[in-house]
Amino acid sequence: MTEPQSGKVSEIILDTPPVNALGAGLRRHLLAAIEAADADPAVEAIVLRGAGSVFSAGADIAEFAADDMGEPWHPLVLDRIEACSKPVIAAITGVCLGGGLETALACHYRIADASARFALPEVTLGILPGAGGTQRLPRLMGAREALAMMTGGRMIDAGQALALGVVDEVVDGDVAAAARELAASAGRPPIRRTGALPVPADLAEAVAEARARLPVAALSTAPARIIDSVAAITPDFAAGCAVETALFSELRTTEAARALQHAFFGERKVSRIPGLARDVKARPVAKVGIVGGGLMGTGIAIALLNAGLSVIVVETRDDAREKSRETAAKAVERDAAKGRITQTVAESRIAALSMAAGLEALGDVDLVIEAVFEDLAAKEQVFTALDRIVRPDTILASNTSTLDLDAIAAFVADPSRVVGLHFFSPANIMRLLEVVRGAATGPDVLATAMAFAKRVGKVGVVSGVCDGFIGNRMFEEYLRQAYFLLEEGALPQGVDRAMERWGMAMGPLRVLDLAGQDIGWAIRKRRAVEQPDRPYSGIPDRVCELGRFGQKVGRGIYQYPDGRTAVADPLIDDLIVAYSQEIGVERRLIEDAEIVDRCLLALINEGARIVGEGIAYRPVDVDMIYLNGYGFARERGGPMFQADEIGLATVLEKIRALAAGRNGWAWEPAPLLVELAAQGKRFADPNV
Ligand code: HSC
Repeated sequence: MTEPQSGKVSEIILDTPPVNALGAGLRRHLLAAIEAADADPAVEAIVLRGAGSVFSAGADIAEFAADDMGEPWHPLVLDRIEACSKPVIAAITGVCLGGGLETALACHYRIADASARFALPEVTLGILPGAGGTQRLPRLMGAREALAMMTGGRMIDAGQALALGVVDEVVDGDVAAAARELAASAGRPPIRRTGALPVPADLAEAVAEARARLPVAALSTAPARIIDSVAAITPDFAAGCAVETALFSELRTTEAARALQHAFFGERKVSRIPGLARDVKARPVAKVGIVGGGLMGTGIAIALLNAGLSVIVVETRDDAREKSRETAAKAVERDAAKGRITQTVAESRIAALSMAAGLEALGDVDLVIEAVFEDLAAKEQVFTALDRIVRPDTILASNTSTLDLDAIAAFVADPSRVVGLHFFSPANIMRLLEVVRGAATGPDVLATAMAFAKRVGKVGVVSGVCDGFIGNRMFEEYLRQAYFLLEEGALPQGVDRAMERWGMAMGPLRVLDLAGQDIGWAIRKRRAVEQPDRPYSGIPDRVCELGRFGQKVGRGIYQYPDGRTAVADPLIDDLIVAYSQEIGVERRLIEDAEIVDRCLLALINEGARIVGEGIAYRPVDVDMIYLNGYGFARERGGPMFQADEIGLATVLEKIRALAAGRNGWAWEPAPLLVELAAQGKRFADPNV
């Protein structure tokens, strides 16, 4: 990897595709290369760069899970670069992240091109920059800016990096050539060691400010430890680094770090479809039709416009069509007003949107997403019409969240072109996209749906067909327990607070109020007929009978005096207590731990059932659905990750104990859970 250049300049190239991650092998080569160049009397300066279009995405994250992270240590390699007796120039193109940026910081001079992007995103993985980043970056850009960058994992571009002193020069064109030229010239930069720069003047003040901004309760201690590490900066660089190393080791083994790294790899793993032949190609998607201009259809339109796609929204009602267009245009304009996009980009996005009153407008689209009312007859009308109108290669997707996708696919002559694209509301914000694979969905149609998910910035997760698909099917068991807890002694705010403290963005009862109690009511009525042996608590029905359909009407389980803030309602508390009496349950004090246990175990057990049935490909798919669509804290990793944390034998034991108690019928252990627990396995085992 070392290429001596014209006698005087040695070029060291980081070359471990796809992102030049600094695994042990690369670090070994880098150390050897820098030592060789330093020792070679013919070499006067060194250029360090990445092969391909990136500098480096940092440490190899997969190494963090190993007991032994491999030799040589990142800090040792970087200290050797900094100590080099010849100028080392980093030539930076593309991403320069984490340990990649720390490597550049250990060089004596940094040149970037306009494509360069810089961040120390370790905090998003539950760790801290452990190769001198907390010690070097503040010395270059000041403690305040460095702390903001590191605690937020914020990315900056080349212009910002120049303004903040992170890089010394930004060039147009070939940055490697510019670096080589500079290194070979008489005017080459002198050796300037970042670690030897003075302690940043704003250190004490910036540390105090950052500490004051820390949230009182946080699931990850990484932001706090980053501040501690920066606070350890003194003129003695090595002493500060020792503190950084100790804090890095402490963080590496935390639950939050393991969970966040599980999420990082999980979000990439879910895009792999088991059994899909290598030669299956996704179809190109540039123009998309959306049928239905309601809240969901409009949200989908915004998400697609933001991804640079051309969109036609079909809405038959004139007023709804106009409202949909206005809402979409306003969302784009808001992004321009906030400086997220330029005015020119905003104009091109708005121009890419057209509206139509009839399906005939969709004759030339690559993909249609149906987002009409959840009623099979309504879907039949749309799909049979589309079958006549669209091109033979157009993919037909339904956004259904409750209906049988295979029944919908049967409305068209070729069901292999039908797939489910279940967006979550608001569709332009929520990252999850459940991609529903029907019995007949073609492999290339599935591949196209997954590529489309990525294109529109979503985490696409494949689900087989079942009632509620993966996410809502699990949520139903979770809610069932939440309501049983109310019957037994808890009150709504107690249940929600326990779950929120534990790590759900919003407690289950508040979620129902937000989604609309009437939606759950309709599902429960259907379930009462379909599953008479799995009764639901009567509490939510009583709430609905009072017309309390949730936040949208100002009252549900909670009351909403200002239209948004959930406030406990004594009337509902009384209703719950009366209901317990009516069904003959003696109310008892229920601790937060029991609430969390029961709600979480319900998710785990149903998740295991779903994986066992092959509805989800892998346990990690279930986790990614919960992290990206259901407000499950990333620092908790997802229900199946949690099951592994608890230990499957313990999970099973707890479930069996619940099965012996009240409403024990709801706790039949999932076969997969029983099987894995018996084998001493985990959901994370690759062969699950
Ligand atoms: C770090 O650097 C810690 C340091 O402070 C050093 C600590 C030293 C400790 C010393 C002890 C005291 N590692 O995302 P994509 C894979 S922490 C391993 O699909 P894109 C990725 O899994 C690191 N693998 O592509 C995928 O593999 P697959 C800080 C990594 O173009 C493939 O590359 N850095 C990897 O959409 C393509 O990735 C970060 O947090 C890594 N670092 O995005 C950056 N990075 O094909 C994390 C990527 O098999 N990476 N892979 O699925 C990213 O943000 C994005 O991947 C990019 C590319 C923006 C780089």
